[in-house]
Amino acid sequence: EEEIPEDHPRYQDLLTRHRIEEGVEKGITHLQGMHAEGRGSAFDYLLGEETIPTADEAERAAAAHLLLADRPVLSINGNVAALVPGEMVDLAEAVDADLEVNLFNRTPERMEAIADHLRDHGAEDVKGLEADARIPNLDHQRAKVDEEGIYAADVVLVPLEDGDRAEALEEMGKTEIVVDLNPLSRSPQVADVPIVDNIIRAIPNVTAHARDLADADEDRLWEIVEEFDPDHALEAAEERIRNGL
Ligand code: PTJ
Repeated sequence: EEEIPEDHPRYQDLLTRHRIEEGVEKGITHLQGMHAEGRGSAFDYLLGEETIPTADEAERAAAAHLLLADRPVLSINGNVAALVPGEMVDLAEAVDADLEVNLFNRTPERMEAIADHLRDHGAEDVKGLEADARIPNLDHQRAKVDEEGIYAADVVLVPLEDGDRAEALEEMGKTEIVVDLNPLSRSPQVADVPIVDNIIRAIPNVTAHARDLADADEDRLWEIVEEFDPDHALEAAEERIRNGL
């Protein structure tokens, strides 16, 4: 395995790319995931490769939503599994959420490989394999979800999600939290909470906020949720990118 020196100016980016390559080799990540990573990396470069203040606010609002939820679910695809498997397990524990494997390019082999990978990182129950319910208004393969998971969820965290699916979940009336480095893509635009940040930084920070808010009362959590303005967060991210150019 190739070593990346930690003092390399592009250390994080190279590490990320390396994890995606490994994910592809292990049968976890789809080849398209490499293209997705390349796009994300370009946006991250323009954002300064840091969590901007409005992303931190979004991460705090996401934590509040997840803590308030009756049935929170964290969705996992091939990129998420390669980049932040242990971090997703930690977040699920911190907010008492379920983990559900939900793939855009669904194959039984990749579903199993990802579920195993999550179990290797400490997940106890991994949903998604039953696929006994469908998201309305999506084609068959892409609509598959677990009845007791995403289908019944009130709050869903869908990182790096496809626009059609993000829209269909929103139409089901779910509170949707999206992580996506591109503020112009449809998924963050339809989300209740768009987190424009690298998933590598975003997930641990949502968990940190959730731990910080663990003893907060419901009124305080609702206040945080209501103070958050998704349009402002998207505009601030776009402005940062324009300035970055
Ligand atoms: O594993 P599957 O089959 O479910 O497929 C997953 C991918 C990501 C390949 C699939 O959903 C896809 O093709 O997604 P898109 O349409 O390329 O969208 C991915 C979005 O995530 C893009 O807007 C990227 O900018 C963004 N993105 C990529 N890497 C990161 C990211 N956002 C946050 N953190 C990243 N590390």
